[in-house]
Amino acid sequence: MARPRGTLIVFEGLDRSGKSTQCERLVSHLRQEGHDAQHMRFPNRTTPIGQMINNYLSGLAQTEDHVIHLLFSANRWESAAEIERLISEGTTVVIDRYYYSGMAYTAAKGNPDMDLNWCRHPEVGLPRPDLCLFLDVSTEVAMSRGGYGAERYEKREMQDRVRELFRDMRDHHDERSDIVLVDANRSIEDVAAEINDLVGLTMQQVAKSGQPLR
Ligand code: ADP
Ligand code: DGP
Ligand code: NA
Ligand code: NA
Repeated sequence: MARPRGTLIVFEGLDRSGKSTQCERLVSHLRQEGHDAQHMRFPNRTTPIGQMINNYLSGLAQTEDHVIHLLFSANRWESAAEIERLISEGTTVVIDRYYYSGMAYTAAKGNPDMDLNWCRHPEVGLPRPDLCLFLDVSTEVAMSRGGYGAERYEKREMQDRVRELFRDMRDHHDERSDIVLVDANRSIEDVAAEINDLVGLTMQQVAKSGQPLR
């Protein structure tokens, strides 16, 4: 029998919800179980477009709102073929932030031209995750994990608006069927245990159904 394709898993959530911690743990867990797994993150700051994004986030560059939105999206498109290749070779790809962040962070700026629907357009056609794990953490718990840093967006009002938009996306948008909410206010181990179960189920479904990446 041919080797089943890999599974595409995405982590989303506010800053300090534990995405990077859980991505790393999931990749090690999958490798221990004998799967091929690869960790990716967006924005990928290593490419020329990623460097423009880094300059914007650090405050070195001022970039017009539509332009930076399209650069974040282009930064995902730069990796789309690699994601598809890895998945087709049987590698499970675990991504730290994806187009759900792309939509929520731009829409949170409050520009009436740029609602969630507008923000989705440049993302249409990117490999669609088999599962988007949304790490949900209260503002109080996130704050207790360290103060906001110096990067653009790391401010209370912005984070509150992003939280609101993630909630809209979970409840009303096309994206909602991909999203599973995980209570990330718990210990690292408890969160990881639930994630391992959810990912295991998704991988079984993918292997059994033979459905292609959407
Ligand atoms: P994100 O990638 O979502 O910004 P990180 O994984 O970098 O979040 O975690 C932010 C900080 O909180 C780190 O110092 C990390 O060690 C800590 N942390 C992550 N998950 C938990 C948890 N469940 N409980 C307590 N601290 C956590
Ligand atoms: P991180 O490296 O995960 O800390 O993300 C950097 C910041 O950029 C974080 O505040 C979230 C934000 N971000 C991530 N992806 C996008 C995107 O596609 N568009 C916008 N506007 N912001 C994004
Ligand atoms: Na950040
Ligand atoms: Na992170």
